[in-house]
Amino acid sequence: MRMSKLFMPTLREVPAEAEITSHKLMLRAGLIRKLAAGIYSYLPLGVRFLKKVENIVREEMDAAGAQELLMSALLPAEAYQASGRWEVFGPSMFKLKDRSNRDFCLGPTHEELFTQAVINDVHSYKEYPMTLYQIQTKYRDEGRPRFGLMRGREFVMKDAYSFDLDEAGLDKSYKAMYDAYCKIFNRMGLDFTIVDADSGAMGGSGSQEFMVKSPVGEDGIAYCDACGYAANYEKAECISQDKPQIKGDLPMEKIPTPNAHTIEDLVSFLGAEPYNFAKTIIYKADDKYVAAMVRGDREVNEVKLKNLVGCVDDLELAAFDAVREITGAQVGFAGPVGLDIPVYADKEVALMENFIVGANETDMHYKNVNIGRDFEPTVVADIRVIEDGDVCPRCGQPIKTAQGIEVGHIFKLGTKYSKALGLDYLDENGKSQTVVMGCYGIGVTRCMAAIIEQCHDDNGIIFPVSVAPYQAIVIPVNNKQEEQMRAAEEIYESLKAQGIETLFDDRAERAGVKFKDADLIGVPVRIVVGKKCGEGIVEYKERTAEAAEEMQRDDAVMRAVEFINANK
Ligand code: 9G3
Repeated sequence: MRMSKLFMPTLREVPAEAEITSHKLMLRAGLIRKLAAGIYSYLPLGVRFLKKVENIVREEMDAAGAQELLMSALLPAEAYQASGRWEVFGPSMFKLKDRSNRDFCLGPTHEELFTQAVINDVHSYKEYPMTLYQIQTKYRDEGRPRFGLMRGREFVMKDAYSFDLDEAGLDKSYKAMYDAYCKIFNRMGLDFTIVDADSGAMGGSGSQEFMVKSPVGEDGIAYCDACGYAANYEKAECISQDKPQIKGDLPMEKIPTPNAHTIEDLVSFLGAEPYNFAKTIIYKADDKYVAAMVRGDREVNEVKLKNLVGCVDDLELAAFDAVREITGAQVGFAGPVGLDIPVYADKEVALMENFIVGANETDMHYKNVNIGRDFEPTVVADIRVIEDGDVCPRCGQPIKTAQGIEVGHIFKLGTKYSKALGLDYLDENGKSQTVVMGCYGIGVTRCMAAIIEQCHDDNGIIFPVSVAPYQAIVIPVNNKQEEQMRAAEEIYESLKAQGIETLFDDRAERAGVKFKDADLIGVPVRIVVGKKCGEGIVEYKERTAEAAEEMQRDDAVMRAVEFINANK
């Protein structure tokens, strides 16, 4: 492709709203342009990149025996009403009406649609197992779309659904998807970690997330280098240092703590350490209120709490007036003593003695509080967020934490959707059984952002060959030099003749600008034709190489073809 013709509007500066590297570089390199919050247009280099990523997904899904469908993105409400999810997703679901005022939505996920497709047209148990997938645009009205393609309101997802006769069958389908995902992310050049995850609203017996470690990742990961344990923050089990419970026996005492709303206020006011306090946080779980207690220097893990409480819809912090109503005090003075809502205490709190809690009275706290004597938790369980310094729940070695970008998530769904929608089969004995399902997602456009987050330097994107919009670029240093232009043309033609997707920078730009743009758009291999082309000498440089090498032009072409073919 001649760059004098290429629609590639590069930018030197980007809008301030582009906070992370991948978002900045995709705008600067002319891959995408923002249409509205969380909604992007893909320009030629962006489309080529997207198609490369999609095709890796497609090839590996097909190789794993999955079959590609393409479902509508414009869905009638009935599709989600049978499973009860039409209401569940609230404002996140883009809803609209047709001219007859019928309810529709833009599809955020397709469990119901795929299940219905099987109900309609699969009639014998002999047709199972079956895994169906699509690569399709999804719509979710995210409250905070940000980071470019990382969290959009319109994005490309590969979503797959497996249908099996029983759990054993699901285990096999799940493993086939797990292995396919490993191949997919390896081929994309992504360095990923697989973590145990919570299944959340999806139900089912478990799920795993494919995480790309990155400081801009929105998810927390806890992992152990010693034994390989890895879980996301929501799931990671916390081990409390099991020091023996020393029965504290100092008398409980109410102490004035004027305006001490936070642990920091209390620490500075009372001079005690954060771990001498227990926080009591009031939550609204569905339509009831519960109190969660963790040590002063810990955080409540709201997913663990939600699962423990068995909350179906929302778990959220109780509103200020509800806290005042329940505790009789301003926020910041809640405590377990005399509280008449269920108290869920973290295991660590059960090991504390003579500690400080809110007194359920504004500007007052209790000190020397002890479990058993002064209050009895309803439940004692692991409800805190894991932290650096915690130990691995499997082997006891120190656990590490990191931020991750979730690029894939696979679920063993079980019969949640098949039961809700009535997907059954008659087994060989004519007995009706419910189909067992799994579902498997990959954020295709999110992978594009994750790849750039992991593959860039100060000069721009470093595309892995497997997903590069163009694989090689030929740059004549001086367009006015007929000899250079001719030699560059010949190199360009011979690379294309050997199947290399090649750019020819024929723009009337200074060489420096051409080199900068080649680096910015991350072309894996560059061949520069300059003064020495009369001697048949050109410069060969891989994007990841420190320096360029001079060599005969035929050698440069051969090196480029070998490098591309070895890495695509
Ligand atoms: C919605 C909206 C947002 C959603 C969902 C539905 C997340 C929703 C979970 C999944 C689970 C799996 C198939 C591929 C793998 C992931 N956010 N989820 O279901 F209506 Cl607005 O999408 N779906």
